[in-house]
Amino acid sequence: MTYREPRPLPPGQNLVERLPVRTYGRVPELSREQWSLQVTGDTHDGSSLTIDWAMLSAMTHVELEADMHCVSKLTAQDVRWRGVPMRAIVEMCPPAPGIDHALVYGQHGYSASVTIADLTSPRTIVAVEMDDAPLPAERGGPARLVIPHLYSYKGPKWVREVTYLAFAERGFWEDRGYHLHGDAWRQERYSYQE
Ligand SMILES: Nc1nc2c(c(=O)[nH]1)N[C@H]1C(S)=C(S)[C@@H](COP(=O)(O)O)O[C@H]1N2
Ligand SMILES: [Mo]
Repeated sequence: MTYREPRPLPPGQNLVERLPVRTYGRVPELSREQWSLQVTGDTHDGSSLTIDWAMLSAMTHVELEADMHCVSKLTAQDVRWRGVPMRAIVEMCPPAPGIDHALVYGQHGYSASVTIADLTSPRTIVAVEMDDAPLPAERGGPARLVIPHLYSYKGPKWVREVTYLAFAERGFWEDRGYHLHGDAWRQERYSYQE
């Protein structure tokens, strides 16, 4: 057992050991064989890219220790993730020049609005493991997006598609009163703050 000095939480957040599972709607049954991630929209040459499980598994994986901040004010610290940096996927199929936004979709229509800058931040990963175990279905397995500095609604579970866009388009929670950017450290919680 290692005891650590408490570290600060983003403003307004309360510490919990692990976040309760938060899913709007039902948990999809999605095998690794059925899973793929598509990169579409305003890509550099108009083509799209499909990454299947075998391709993802062949990419370089990284370990990430990161906190998880739910916009409903719970934070879990030091979640151990393993996965593929989103930056490496974006480099395989980059956006066209001047394209700064994306919508990231999960299975069954969930989506989150993110900037290309946040998508390609060094700590943004497509996670396939959580706390040293394959990502359980209810946590987004086979794969989910993790962007540690943003509230966790920016990380679709069962991530399936990244669509590049010229303008910010609101996703699932941004459309229901939550912030378009969602930086937890700046407490960008609600759309009226934009
Ligand atoms: N597909 C999908 N992804 C999602 C959600 C969801 O409802 N559907 N909820 C988001 C929210 S609001 C949070 S806080 C985290 C919760 O992750 P957890 O269920 O692993 O705690 O997932 C995010 N990703
Ligand atoms: Mo959340």
